[in-house]
Amino acid sequence: MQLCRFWRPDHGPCIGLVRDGMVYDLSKVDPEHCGSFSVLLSASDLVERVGLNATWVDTQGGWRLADLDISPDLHKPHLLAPITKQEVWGAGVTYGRSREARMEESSGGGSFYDKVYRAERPELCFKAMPGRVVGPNAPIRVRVDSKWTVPEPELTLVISASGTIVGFTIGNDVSARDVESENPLYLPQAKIYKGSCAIGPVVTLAHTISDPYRMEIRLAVRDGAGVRFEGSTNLSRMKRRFEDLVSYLFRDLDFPHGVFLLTGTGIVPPDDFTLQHGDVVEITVPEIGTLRNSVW
Ligand code: DO4
Ligand code: MG
Repeated sequence: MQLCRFWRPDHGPCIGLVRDGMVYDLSKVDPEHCGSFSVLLSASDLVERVGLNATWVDTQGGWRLADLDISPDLHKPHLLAPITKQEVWGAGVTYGRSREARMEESSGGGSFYDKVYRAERPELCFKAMPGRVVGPNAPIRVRVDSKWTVPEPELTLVISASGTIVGFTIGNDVSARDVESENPLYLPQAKIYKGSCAIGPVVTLAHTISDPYRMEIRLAVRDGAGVRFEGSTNLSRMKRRFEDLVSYLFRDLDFPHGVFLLTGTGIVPPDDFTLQHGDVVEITVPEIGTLRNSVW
């Protein structure tokens, strides 16, 4: 079972129930209990609420998911980032590939990456306020002072206010590697800027995925001439367990509207690759879908 957030020109933002490639307006059936992601994620019974109301959605009046997966246009129904009031955090160096790439690129601080990869406490960084998150088909960016920027395709946990992982979506932790590699203390500038975080296209409810550590993540970057980079990894290569990341995130922090956690990248393009204006980045997790963003 999947949920999405989408724009209806006649109603504004709505919560959609995705079933068999169709999207039905769940928020219309029960606005009080399913009206927004913050209502759903602050409740302890999201699965029951969705399940109960799923019976009542207007199956005559749905939209094809494929028809909503278009560039944002106020006059047309389209997908929005599936987030409302939640902060976005990111875990780092959770795959051996990320540790190696960062140790190589870092001038002087390389051993920190090895230490954090091995340590019990994970690296967790703030990534974005919800209002800065870019949804499906909206543009991501290269920051003005970066000449080496990469997409970081990351499985993203959708976590309720009580700390339960209720769903999975896809996140792109777009990062300026040149800024980060100059000095690890520049990490917030490498990671947090306009258009540096994309999330979507939908949320797959956690209880519908039997083994999330078997999911595959694929990345493709295309320009007008074809594929410029592609790669893939599997969640089985991730060093950390989701529950450990969540328990550190909730240690002495609360998230009354729930929170999104990007779980780190295991795909790192070669050092001569940088995102450029006109590229299209596609991140696919078969159990979730494809998050597609152009580069501005
Ligand atoms: O340590 C820097 C950030 C790491 C990161 O974003 C990742 O591994 O995905
Ligand atoms: Mg990352």
